[in-house]
Amino acid sequence: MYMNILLILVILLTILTSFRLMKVFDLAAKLRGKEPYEISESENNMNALLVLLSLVGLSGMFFFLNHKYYHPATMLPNASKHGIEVDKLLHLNFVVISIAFLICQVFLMWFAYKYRYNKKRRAAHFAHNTKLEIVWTVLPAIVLVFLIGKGLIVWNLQMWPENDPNKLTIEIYSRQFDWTARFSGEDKTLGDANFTMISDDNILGVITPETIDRQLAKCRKDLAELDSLLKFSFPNKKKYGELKTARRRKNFQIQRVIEFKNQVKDKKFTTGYDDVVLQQEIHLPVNRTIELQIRSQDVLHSVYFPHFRVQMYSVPGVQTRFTFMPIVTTAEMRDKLGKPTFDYLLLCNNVCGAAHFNMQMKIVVDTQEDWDKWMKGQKTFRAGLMPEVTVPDSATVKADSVPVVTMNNPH
Ligand SMILES: [Cu+2]
Repeated sequence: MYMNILLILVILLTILTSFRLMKVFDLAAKLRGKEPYEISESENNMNALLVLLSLVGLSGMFFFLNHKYYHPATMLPNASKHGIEVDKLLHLNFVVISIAFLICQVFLMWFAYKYRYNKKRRAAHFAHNTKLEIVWTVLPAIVLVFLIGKGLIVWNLQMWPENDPNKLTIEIYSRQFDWTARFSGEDKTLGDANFTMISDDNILGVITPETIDRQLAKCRKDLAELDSLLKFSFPNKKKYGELKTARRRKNFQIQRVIEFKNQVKDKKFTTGYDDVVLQQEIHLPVNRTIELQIRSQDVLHSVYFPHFRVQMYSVPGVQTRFTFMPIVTTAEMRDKLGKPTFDYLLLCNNVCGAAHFNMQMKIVVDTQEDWDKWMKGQKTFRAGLMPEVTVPDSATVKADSVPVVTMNNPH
């Protein structure tokens, strides 16, 4: 507090002193019989020289920083197939930008030096030069079209990849402040999901006959609680309004869940059974196409795998996608970097709230063999739903033969 007051005082005094000093300079100039704004030739030459010196200093800084921070050895190593193209594009952009930047700076500073004020020189005046305007419009346009065209080619290859029948589909689900991943399991299809089905033990809102019954029971219990609050808690006007809104929403949710229950007759909602839902850590097989289907529960997040050169917004209400292929396993990357503790990470790259910085998930890239082993050890969504029912092997359970088990509300 006192520190702040002191700081403000120092700033105010500095401003005041500079004003007084300027006044002193003005008076001194008047005494010497000059106008205060008159600048002598030696002052002019000095300023011009300083501009030239700053060109040397700034260019030196530019090359130094480039060497220190933009060097293939210090860049985050790439670990995905399309990342090679992305990195090439980045390098190309940097080369073009650097050349343009250096040319402009050299001319700017050199001209400021060369054409410094000189009493004997008269400035040439021309209002228009068509040739010059054509050159400085067409040249950058050609360079930009080339860069954007290159970028579009890489983008299109990335966003509309050839359909790979062997691809692995993974849902990445974001919420404040964690990631949830869902693997599509044996049937290679992710089960349907809806936000009205979200509950503590079903954070993705996966729809299966069991989760429908559970959700319905839970919603009806919540509704009964709201009703009793409305009747017996004598709420004030504001609270009453809030309870009414909550009741309306709960009713809407029940309607949606009932719709799903009715759909069960012709649509089994069993594709979700073999899905594997994971938090904290997931494994990916190397050299296989991975298709990410991205959803968000609350606000904008951004799926960011820096080593795979993957970044895509996670938008509430919209599904986004990204397809990529990891080409370096975690073990290989640890060897390459000489860091035995290295791990790939999934990060959030869109400031989404207080704990945004800590929103991450560990990614392990395995050989196909190791990955198969790891996947076998994971609990399916169905096994998580019904811990008391022993599921023989998710591979042998036919989707159609799964009995519809009605679960009671666990609460
Ligand atoms: Cu986030």
